[in-house]
Formats: sequence, structure tokens, C-alpha cells
Amino acid sequence: MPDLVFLLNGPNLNLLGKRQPHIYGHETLADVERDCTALAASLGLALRCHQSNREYEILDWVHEAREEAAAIVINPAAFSHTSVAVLDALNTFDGPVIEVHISNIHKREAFRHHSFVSARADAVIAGCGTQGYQLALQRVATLVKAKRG
Ligand code: CA2
Repeated sequence: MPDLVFLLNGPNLNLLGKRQPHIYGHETLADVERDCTALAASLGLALRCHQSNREYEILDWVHEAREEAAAIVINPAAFSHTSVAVLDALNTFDGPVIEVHISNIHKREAFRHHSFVSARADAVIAGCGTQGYQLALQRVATLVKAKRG
């Protein structure tokens, strides 16, 4: 059975490709999830994708991942900058966590420079556009294989 990876996206990322393409690009979330699912399969991983605008749903999926997933790739979006609850949930998860930001949050407004989630993330990818999700999956594959031995 392939190791399962959760790909979690936070608030407003359902609008990807539909607004602000100069910041977030032209790919839709459906494009990202389709491409990541194909890449995951080629890396010997299974992918489960979720997006929500509600913080509690992100928490519930992290809790679900505790039972079912080997790793989490997460773009917490604005919750990165506000949510101790998402950080606390991720701190209960044992496997690798990779945080992705499509834009380079350090080049943007000061309030985006701090992410609570980064205190837990094993790696943070920012500013690579939607390619960041694929880079994250490649890193996850390396980490999961290393753990399996
Ligand atoms: O760069 C990223 O991926 C962010 O996590 C995106 C968040 C933002 O709050 C973070 O600071 C950085 C915003 C997601 C909003 O997504 C949209 C996508 C397309 C159109 C409008 C919003």
C-alpha cells in the first residue's frame, strides 16, 4: 500500500487561478490537485486533497492525518499568520510536515512575515508559485522513504 499524504489548503485558496493571478498565478486549485495527485503516484505515494475556508475543518483533517497519513503538505494561507490552533494540531502529528506558500511571504506585507506553522514545519517553501506544492511532495517522498528505511 502506498504511503498516504494529506495536501491541505486553507482559506480563499479555492479562488486560485480566478483572482490576483499576478500574485498566485493562473493555475486553479483543481489543476494543482490533479498535477500533485499524478506526481504523488509517480513517487509511490497516495494523495488526499482538502481545502477549506473554516479553521475547524483544517484541524479535523490534521487529526484525521494522525491516524491515516505519513506526511502533510499544507498551505495554511492566512491561518499561517493567525492560528495557534493549527500549530497545536500539527504538533500532535508525528510525520513530516511541509509548509507551502505560493507567494514569497517575506517580500510582502510585514504581517505575512511570521507564520505560526513554521515552528512545526520540517521545511517551508515560499515564492515558487504553485510549483512549490510539487517541490514539497518530492521532499515528502524523500523523508517518508528515509523513515521506512
Ligand atoms: O502565498 C501563499 O500561498 C499564501 O499562503 C496565500 C494566502 C495569504 O494569506 C498568505 O499570506 C500567503 C492567501 C490565499 C488567498 O488565495 C487567493 C488565491 C487567488 C485569488 C485570491 C486569493
